[in-house]
Amino acid sequence: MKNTAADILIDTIAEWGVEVIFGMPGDGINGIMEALRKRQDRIRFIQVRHEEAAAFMACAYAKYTGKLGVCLATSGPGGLHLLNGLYDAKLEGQPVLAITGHHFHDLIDTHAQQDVSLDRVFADVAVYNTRVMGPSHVEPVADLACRTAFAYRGVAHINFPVDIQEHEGGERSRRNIAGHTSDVFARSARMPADDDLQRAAAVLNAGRKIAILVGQGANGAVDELEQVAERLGAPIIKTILGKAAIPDDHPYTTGGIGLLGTKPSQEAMEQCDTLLMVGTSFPYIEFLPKPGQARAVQIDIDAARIGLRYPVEVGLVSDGRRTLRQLLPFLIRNENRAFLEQAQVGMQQWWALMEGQGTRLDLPMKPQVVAWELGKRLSDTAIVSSDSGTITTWFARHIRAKRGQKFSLSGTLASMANGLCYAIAAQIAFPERQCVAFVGDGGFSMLMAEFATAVKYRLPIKVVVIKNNSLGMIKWEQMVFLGNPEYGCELQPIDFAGFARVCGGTGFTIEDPAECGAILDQALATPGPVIIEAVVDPFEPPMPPKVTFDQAAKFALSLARGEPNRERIAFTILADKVRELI
Ligand SMILES: Cc1ncc(C[n+]2csc(CCOP(=O)(O)OP(=O)(O)O)c2C)c(N)n1
Ligand SMILES: [Mg+2]
Repeated sequence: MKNTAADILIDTIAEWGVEVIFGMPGDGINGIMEALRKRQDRIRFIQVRHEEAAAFMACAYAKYTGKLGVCLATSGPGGLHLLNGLYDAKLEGQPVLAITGHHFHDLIDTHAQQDVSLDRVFADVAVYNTRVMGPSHVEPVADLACRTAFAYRGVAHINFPVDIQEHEGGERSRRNIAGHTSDVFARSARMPADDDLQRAAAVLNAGRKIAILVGQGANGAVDELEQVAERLGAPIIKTILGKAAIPDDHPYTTGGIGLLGTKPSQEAMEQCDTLLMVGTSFPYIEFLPKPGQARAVQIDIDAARIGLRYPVEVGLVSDGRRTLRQLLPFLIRNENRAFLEQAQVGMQQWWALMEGQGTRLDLPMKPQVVAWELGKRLSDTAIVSSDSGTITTWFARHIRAKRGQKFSLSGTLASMANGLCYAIAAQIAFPERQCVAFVGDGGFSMLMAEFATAVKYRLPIKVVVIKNNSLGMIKWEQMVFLGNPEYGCELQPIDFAGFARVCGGTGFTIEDPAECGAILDQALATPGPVIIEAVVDPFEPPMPPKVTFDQAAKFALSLARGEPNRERIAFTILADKVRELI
């Protein structure tokens, strides 16, 4: 039997090391599905319930493994559903290949059914974007799509008319001579120039109060970061995507930054005279030192990102780990340890505050308690995925990262609904590791049918749903940033533990903080997919590390302007403040 064009596609991407494809069948990709059916031993097809989930999974698979993430969707609506997850990959710089179908090639643009020009739709999201014109077109474009996704760390898209998928053979055009393309992946080993390293070291060696800000590009460089921080006497401040870069109990880190960060991180940023940025494009520039306050050096794999957020003096273009290693021999020990010591004292107080919040026994249960208790119990190699909402704050602050764990979420797109999908992808990639999702009820309910996917593939993921029956984050934003009473934020409650059971998984409910630890122990030890529904206080605010006068004033205004829950909110906040003070 001859190879079809779809066979060629799947064989070609298999050569690129693709082992898993996330997607949903449809009549626009039946030829591709048949090629996958025939190659089940080489490539695993994971069937999702919504194509957006497939794209999130492909993104997370790339994030957690460094391999190419692949998703597949049918023509028209299937492809359109992929978009949000693909933007997640684009914004986070992850190599993802999206394969979509189109209907019969000679009916394109004739008002036929599902006649959506997905290649045009994907023009903005993709770094490589093409439509297959015939069987002999497949191999060259598939090679180039994979190579481009890796090389430019983005989304490559192949749109494939359904009839061409089934074509066998096919004449090559005169100029498309066989054997002229390759599936060799050439990695870039870009090195910073020696004189740039020396200039960078000169800036850093002249500093007294040096801070290091790390992002996603510093993950995997824990030893190097430790050595550089030790040499420079510098606290390491972590953006949320850099949470795994250094363990939270490390004496050199002040944890997160920004609205969901820590007070010592913010103080280090406010006071430092020198800043070393490693693999980060952290967007909230108001949390960075003021321009002119600090001399700065930036390490980034992407030359175009140097100086994007801060007027740095030197940029080093390479990956974080390699550059830190190369920089180290040029660095002189900073004998001014007071800045670091001040950060360390600040962190002792911060952790006491976090522990206080994480061990409270009031009812309704505080969400911080769930994060705190979960963090204590996670295995040393756990992979923890989160979502967007107030839960991101608890995830960032109260789950203490240990060495060897991985953490991620939709950091730059800041989408909801990714958390469950990320956990599924993590478990597919690492069947032996503990894979946990820490999500809100709003984000989870957007794509909760994917829990059935976890059941179908027997993935023992553990999903902690923080149930506050509200789009909590937006409620607080309306009040604190705008001074408006909350509107449109309440959620119809769902019995998530019951949902887990009807899907064929296991469900637990935690309501009493005194039982939180014991129930989590039981849930984490339960085989198979599990949902742990944690019913929490909807009035617990995600307080910024330091409240500004403007925020407090706006907040007071929202209460005065008729915030429906003002009494409960005022009480909760006041009680929290009093606790912080005593
Ligand atoms: C797809 C998408 N829609 C809307 C938003 C805006 N948004 C950000 S956080 C949030 C609320 C999240 O609610 P939930 O998941 O329940 O978490 P909580 O804030 O209650 O902890 C919303 C609506 C978003 N980030 N992404
Ligand atoms: Mg919620």
